[in-house]
Amino acid sequence: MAKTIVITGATSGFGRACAELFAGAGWQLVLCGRREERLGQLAQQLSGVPVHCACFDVRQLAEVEKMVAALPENFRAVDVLVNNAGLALGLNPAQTADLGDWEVMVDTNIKGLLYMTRLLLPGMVARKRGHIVNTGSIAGTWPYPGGNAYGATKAFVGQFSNNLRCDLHGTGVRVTNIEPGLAETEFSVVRFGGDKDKADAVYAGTEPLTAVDIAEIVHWVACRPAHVNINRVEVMPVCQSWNPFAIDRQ
Ligand code: NDP
Ligand code: 8X3
Repeated sequence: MAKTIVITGATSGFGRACAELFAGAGWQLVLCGRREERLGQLAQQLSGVPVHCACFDVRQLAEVEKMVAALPENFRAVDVLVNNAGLALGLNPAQTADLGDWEVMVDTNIKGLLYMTRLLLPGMVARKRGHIVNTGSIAGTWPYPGGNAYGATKAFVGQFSNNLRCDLHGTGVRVTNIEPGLAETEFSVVRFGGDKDKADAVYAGTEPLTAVDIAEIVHWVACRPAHVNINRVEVMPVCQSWNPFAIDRQ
């Protein structure tokens, strides 16, 4: 029987690339996102495998509960949950950042991921198999100016992933945190409130990671033998590395 993968944030970027790659490998898909039209188009495109579309907002616990309760019988035994829905909003320093933006990032990147995980984990534990693949970020480990709340949400994802592994010890359920660096998706367009020029400037003159690069990593970690747990994968494009510490000289 085909394996089942639930992908949040399947309407764009990494999530969409994961949907295409796993469909090509014969997995059946639960595609999640808020943009219903995009979900429908993607489902049509991937019609070679069973697809269930779930249109909801991961920030709303009641919607997540409804989605899980409404999973069709043949999609209930979830093998892999890719907690990918997420976003950054703004790049202002903390002292001028928009508090509302911080709330949206916390609600999506942290609370949405918690809701999905908590509701799908019991089934995985009962079946003694399953895999939670979280989408962290290099921003969860490495600080940068303006990364404030976004980076902190991804640090949460990293430590939650580690702690999940402890709780799941002996259950056979796996946990992986994938931590990408600069990758060209709709990420920067969202971060800059739809300003495409500003978003394009982020990638200008670089060869960033692509969504397919990340989907291939998700597929690789999911297809390791059952006794192998890839704890974390940090990945950057070759064009990206670190700067020296900033020193304020008087
Ligand atoms: P995109 O903006 O291309 O995709 C983000 C996805 O998240 C969309 O499908 C969007 O769907 C979904 N999403 C956002 N908010 C919600 C919500 N409240 N409820 C449900 N779905 C939501 O960005 P990426 O593919 O780049 O981002 C995917 C993940 O990767 C994010 O967690 C991001 O933080 C992380 N990441 C991105 C990096 C990059 O440089 N691109 C690097 C490191 C990590 P919809 O709007 O239809 O709901
Ligand atoms: C996305 C990568 O460096 O823009 O998580 O924060 S970065």
